[in-house]
Amino acid sequence: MAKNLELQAWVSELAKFGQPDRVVWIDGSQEEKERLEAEAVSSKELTRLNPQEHPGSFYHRSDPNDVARSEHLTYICCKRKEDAGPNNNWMAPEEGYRKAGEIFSGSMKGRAMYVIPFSMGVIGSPFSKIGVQITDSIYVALNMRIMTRVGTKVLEQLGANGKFTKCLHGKADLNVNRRLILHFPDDNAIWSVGSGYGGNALLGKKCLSLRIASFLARQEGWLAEHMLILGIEDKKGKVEYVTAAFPSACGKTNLAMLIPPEGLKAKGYKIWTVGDDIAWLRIGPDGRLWAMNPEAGFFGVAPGTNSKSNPNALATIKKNSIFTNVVLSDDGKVWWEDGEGPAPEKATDWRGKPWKPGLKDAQGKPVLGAHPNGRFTAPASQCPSISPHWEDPQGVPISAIIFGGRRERVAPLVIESLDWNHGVYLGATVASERTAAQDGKIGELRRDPMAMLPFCGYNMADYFRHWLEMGKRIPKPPKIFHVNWFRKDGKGKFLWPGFGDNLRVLEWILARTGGQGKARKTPIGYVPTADALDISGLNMPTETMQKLVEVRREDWETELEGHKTYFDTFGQRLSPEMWKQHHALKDRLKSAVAA
Ligand code: GTP
Ligand code: SPV
Ligand code: MN
Repeated sequence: MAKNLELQAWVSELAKFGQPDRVVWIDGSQEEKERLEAEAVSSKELTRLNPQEHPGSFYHRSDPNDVARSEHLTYICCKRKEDAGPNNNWMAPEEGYRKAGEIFSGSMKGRAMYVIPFSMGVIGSPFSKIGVQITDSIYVALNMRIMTRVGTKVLEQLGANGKFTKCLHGKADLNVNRRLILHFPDDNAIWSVGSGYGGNALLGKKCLSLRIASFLARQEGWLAEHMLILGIEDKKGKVEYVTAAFPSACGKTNLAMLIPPEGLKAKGYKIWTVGDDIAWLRIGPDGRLWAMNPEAGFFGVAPGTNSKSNPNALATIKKNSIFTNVVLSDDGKVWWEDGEGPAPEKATDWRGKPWKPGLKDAQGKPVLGAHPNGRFTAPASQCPSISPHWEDPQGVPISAIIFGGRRERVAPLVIESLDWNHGVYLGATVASERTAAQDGKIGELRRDPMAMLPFCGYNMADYFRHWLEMGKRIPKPPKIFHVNWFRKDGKGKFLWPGFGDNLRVLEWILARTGGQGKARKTPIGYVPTADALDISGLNMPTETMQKLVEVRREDWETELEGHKTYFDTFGQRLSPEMWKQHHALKDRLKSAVAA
């Protein structure tokens, strides 16, 4: 039990409200883990996997209508609609509490209510934030134990008077028409009802560490970002760190764990993973920007993960992991498309239906065994490339910030910004094709500034302003870049091999931050010359490289119109500096024509 009176009062109030059979305080112990696992197995919420193949690991299927974040049901409930901005759905706080309250009320009958004290960031770091999640999902409780630091130690840190984010989660009846993911930034509170999946339900992740944290970060003068953090160690043992923001399912986990490609092996690089999804960035006493990973685990996309694309991820999920919405074989193993080894002959798919390789639907289309957004949850400490500094309370110093999106066309492999403000513009105008990580139409191009469109807890125009302000305050700012691993040729094939070979681009980026690396100045920023990247061992035709770094004026003129249309949605609220950047780009494109 907590000695924090506010916490005690809140928990008893919610217990009256949700009417669970019992209240269970999560202490974080090993004994508790085993007890919860056994309970989840007997209630069929988890299936224990084959202990030889997957020691300590479990399988879970979420409701088929509940397999990705529900952005259309996610709201910011601040007092004034304009403070939520055009980037967010908005609901008045009273309405939010009332609507979600009606669904939540009495919905925990017959269930246990778990109280999970958790810390985002190492316990006791001055940069960490404490939350307490209440949930009636044992799956959520077990995931939170992997993804965050939980239990008695957190309560001790919280003490009698400490402040915490109040995170209420209830599955209710998992009905999409009775699902709401609500954020109350003024109350430091989150209410999520009607979903048991990922970012909708593990409230420490997107809800606290991005939506609420971005709101706090603006007030407190730091940045909460949808970014991976990785270290690149060179032959001499010097390690430099970069952060990268890509939209959901666009390659953060993969980049964070990359293995140097054969062709670069001789250079002796080592990659160190610090985080794969979220970074909290602050200005350090040395005037540099420092980044820390508030999470303790990885909640990664399973399909596509194999020993060629991401061997570190494969090693990480060898044990003590939870697999969600993938294929379960009759002998207790998991499998997914583009995974490891052949598909099992006798299995059930993510929907729980019998499945075998080559299965076709009534229209003759192949039936996927795993949902494209099927996920694994695994402790970060199990990652072979985990950085020895990943739990440093102050984080690691950053040399470059990288933005990126998934674009078949237009965006070259890499762009270096002209300066901080231009870098903010590059981030603010990121566009990306929609993936399976959120409900909606896959492939549709949408603006996803800094990969934060679904995660910024306030008006994005103010968020851009905050980025511009931060630039003024960082004495030694990192350089800002934009990358695109996803450019395609006329036949729909990726031009760039991606994955481990992305190190070739990181190498150029670090060269540029050190005042080296070959580049040409284009209207959109510095772009590598066709011979600038080390592509040894790739056998890449010169034309392909030229295509990858090509900047087509016609494309960028159309793109510029897209920027304007997007910026117009913010009206007067958008900083004049963003328009200044826009017009400067326009002018540079014009003079490029004249030249
Ligand atoms: P979230 O967890 O949703 O935030 O996703 P993420 O950004 O961590 O994406 P992740 O690394 O899981 O990659 C998602 C998918 O993108 C994978 O299944 C890969 O198929 C694909 N992918 C990742 N990196 C590359 C790359 O360099 N090139 C190509 N072509 N595809 C990539
Ligand atoms: C994302 O969608 O960006 C994720 C998965 O990292 S979730 O936890 O569902 O947000
Ligand atoms: Mn993510």
